[in-house]
Amino acid sequence: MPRRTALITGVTGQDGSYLAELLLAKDYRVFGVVRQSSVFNTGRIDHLFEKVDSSRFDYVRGDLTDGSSLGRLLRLIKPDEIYHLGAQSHVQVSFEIPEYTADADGLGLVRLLEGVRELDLRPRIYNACSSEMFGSAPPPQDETSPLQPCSPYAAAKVFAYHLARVYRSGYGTWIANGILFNHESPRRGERFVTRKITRAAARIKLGLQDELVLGNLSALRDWGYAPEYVDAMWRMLQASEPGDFVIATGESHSVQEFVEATFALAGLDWRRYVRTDPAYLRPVEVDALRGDASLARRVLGWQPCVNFPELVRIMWEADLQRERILLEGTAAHAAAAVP
Ligand code: NAP
Ligand code: F7E
Repeated sequence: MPRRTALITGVTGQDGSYLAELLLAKDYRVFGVVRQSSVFNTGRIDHLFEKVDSSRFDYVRGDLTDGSSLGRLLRLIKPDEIYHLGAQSHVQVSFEIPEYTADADGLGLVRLLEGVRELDLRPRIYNACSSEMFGSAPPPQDETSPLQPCSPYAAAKVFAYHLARVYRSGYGTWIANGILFNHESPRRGERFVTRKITRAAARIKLGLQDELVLGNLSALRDWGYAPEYVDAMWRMLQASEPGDFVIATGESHSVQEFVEATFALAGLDWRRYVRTDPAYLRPVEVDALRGDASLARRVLGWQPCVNFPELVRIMWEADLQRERILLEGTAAHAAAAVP
């Protein structure tokens, strides 16, 4: 079989970086869309540029808010599979920049799908939806649960979810909606609550930070391990028909439980270091998410292996090691600077 070509929007993000690794291991040719930034924004994929030949892995410049760039790179790359992961993905930030969030997360998919309609090829497309779309709908949530979004981010994702279904039925576009619940890893952005907690605990342990300031500790989330979730994305595009799939562990835990588990690993009493501040509360909160991924298990043969305590341990150990290296690097640098 000839080598397949995949295009990933959001390749510089948590999921994009793991997915690129997975597809390269499956012998794909992978192109990632990288947007312009005034600072380097390829930290999560730099190791791939070093290890993999540019004929197998390369980036193309583009932006979800710029339809002409998307059309150009689609014509250039002619992908067999498109993984559309690019988004302004922070829920709280979406209240501060709702118009941009709607543009990138909602209209970004319109631009991509219109670009695809002009191609001769008919690529299979993965659309990154979110459990946030369920919003205030009670758990457990599955593919039949009502969509009751509680943020501009979630509303934009609901728009994209419906748009994908319209193109699927109206134009025969091969597009799958992945409704993924929260998934985390050592590559998670530092402003999402899990990374904020594991990084802060590591820094407190090493004497680099005094406290951790959080918002709502009682929110319940269904947290899985990101490398396992990108495997589900790939499986969705190998299915005989495009569909909509919930991907989740089926277990939920509170933010406070995540704090307790992390600080226990650090050997610290969390109550001494954690305080709450209303600045981190959202105008509307999603109280409880817990997914039912039975359909994905049945149709895609997908199921998660990493459980909650393992996830916390993986993230805590990675942050402790990272902070230690930074600290030792800084100490060495300071020592070298002494005349
Ligand atoms: P992430 O780490 O925030 O990565 C988002 C990616 O999108 C980054 O590569 C970012 O580029 C890129 N991006 C943002 N705005 C863009 C624009 N205007 N044009 C082009 N690229 C743009 O997100 P993630 O956790 O990997 O999530 C991947 C996707 O799954 C997102 O669509 C997210 O909404 C969705 N999702 C995530 C979760 C989760 O728990 N992680 C759950 C459900 C759904 P920069 O690196 O330059 O910022
Ligand atoms: O918040 C609470 C916060 O920002 C989780 C994105 O990947 O998953 C993610 O969205 C919970 C919320 O993730 C802080 O109020 C308390 O209840 O880590 P988060 P999220 O909002 O669930 C979904 C599925 C996505 O699709 C999104 O793209 O934690 N919380 N204190 C806090 N959250 C943050 N960020 N910071 C705090 O200090």
